[in-house]
Amino acid sequence: ANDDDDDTSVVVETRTRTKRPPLYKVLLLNDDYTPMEFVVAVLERFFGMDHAQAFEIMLTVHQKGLAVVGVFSHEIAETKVAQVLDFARQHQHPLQCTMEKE
Ligand code: TYC
Repeated sequence: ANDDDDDTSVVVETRTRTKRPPLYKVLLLNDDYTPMEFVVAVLERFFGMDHAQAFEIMLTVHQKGLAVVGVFSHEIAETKVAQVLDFARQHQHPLQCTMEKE
């Protein structure tokens, strides 16, 4: 009997690469019309900043044209952007907010 050709065992080693989900920066954009105090209120309401922090970031956006206001998962970033745009529209301010992959 020939038992030489029945060993079909193969060891395959697989390496598990655990990828972190990508993060997204939420950016606030400057404009000439949205009141400074409205922007401060947005940063307090939707980004959990205290008044001093919010005022500082608002001034950065005003002076530099834009600033990162937070870094989140895709879903949270989308929600933040939608909340800011809805709130701005409700108050008829042209405030713009967007997200970009980090
Ligand atoms: N530039 C606006 C003003 O002078 C203030 C402002 C700041 C608007 C930040 C938008 O994201 C913004 N009233």
